Amino acid sequence: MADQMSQLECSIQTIINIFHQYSVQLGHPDTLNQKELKQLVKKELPNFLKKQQKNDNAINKIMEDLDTNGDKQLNFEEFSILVGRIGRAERRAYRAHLRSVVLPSPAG
Ligand SMILES: [Ca+2]
Repeated sequence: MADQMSQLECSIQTIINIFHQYSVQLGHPDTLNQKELKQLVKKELPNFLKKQQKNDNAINKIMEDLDTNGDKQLNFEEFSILVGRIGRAERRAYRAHLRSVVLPSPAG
């Protein structure tokens, strides 16, 4: 790439790179199977997904939910739904944090 990438472009590229880092491990190189998703979630999303969302049953549910074409694999498009959902949840948490810092508490 000729021009230096912006911070956002780098972040998107990182998401793509991480996806492929796991998708190439088993089976089809461009999709995540259940095992690959499990590893990705455990290693790359240790803080953003709650503890109960990282057990095997929860990850199976996430997989089912995201697998819109029902092929038991997540392509990048399906995976990006998870990224979007996590982004929304983090933004909500961040806004709640800002409100708690900026606004005086009712009790105080
Ligand atoms: Ca799929």
